[in-house]
Amino acid sequence: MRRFRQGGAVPHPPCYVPWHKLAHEEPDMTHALIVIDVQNDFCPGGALAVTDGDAIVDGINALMGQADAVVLTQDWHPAGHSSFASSHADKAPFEVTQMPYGAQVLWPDHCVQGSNGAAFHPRLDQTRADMIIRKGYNPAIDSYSAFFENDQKTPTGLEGYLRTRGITKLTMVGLALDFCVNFSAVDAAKLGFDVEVRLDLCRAIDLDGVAFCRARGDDDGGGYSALSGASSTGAMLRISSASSPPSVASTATVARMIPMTRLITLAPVVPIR
Ligand code: VGL
Ligand code: ZN
Repeated sequence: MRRFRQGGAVPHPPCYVPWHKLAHEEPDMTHALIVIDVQNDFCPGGALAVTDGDAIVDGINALMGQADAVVLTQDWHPAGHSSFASSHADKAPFEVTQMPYGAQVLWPDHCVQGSNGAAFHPRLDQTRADMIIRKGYNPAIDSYSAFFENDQKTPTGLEGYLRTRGITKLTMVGLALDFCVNFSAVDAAKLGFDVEVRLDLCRAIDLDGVAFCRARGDDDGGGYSALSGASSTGAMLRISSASSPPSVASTATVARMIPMTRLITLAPVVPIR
């Protein structure tokens, strides 16, 4: 709660002007770097290795100094997690199963809590992290997005952290572009953050996009192959989420546009949750 000096007249600002803009009392901390899942299991030699996953680490470290806040996410599954193929009879890695919350790709065992595979890549500069957020620890629900578990309802708490820090702009980097980065970027835009995905500082699991589209319950497989081209050009992808006038875009629509477009500014997206 903001306090005012006793006795002084308190000017009443128009309600649409944020107090901190008038009073200059709060630092201009608006830009966070969100580093998604730069963990050993997603790097070469890991259980769910992404090609060249480790090639982005130095570039990510270099970006940290430019952000007002740095958040690292960490995929953090209990052994026997329901997203592991090994937890399902007759299922192999990369097959899809139905969960109560929808389609779920089944993965090799990866990022098991406390294991070396779940640790951050040794070169990732953890000392700069303001916050580390873990996800996927509920045995029954996978969590690709840094904001919501795969039931698309259970929050991780990251939104509250960013909002209470006054952060409005996010730069996203990390692994894997087609899963956790993608779902995080789409959720962030729906929540009203301005999102920039640095495609040159991401790497994808599945460059054909088949598993991705299945994970979305959208088996057309179309469009996703554009990802590899976009990624290798070092292009920036921007999702602008100014809040008015509102329009509605479905998750699938937004997701499909991400890989297909090197630099996009979407029409405003309103939360549909
Ligand atoms: C991820 C699959 C399973 C990711 C995490 O970080 O993109 N992908 N768990
Ligand atoms: Zn995982």
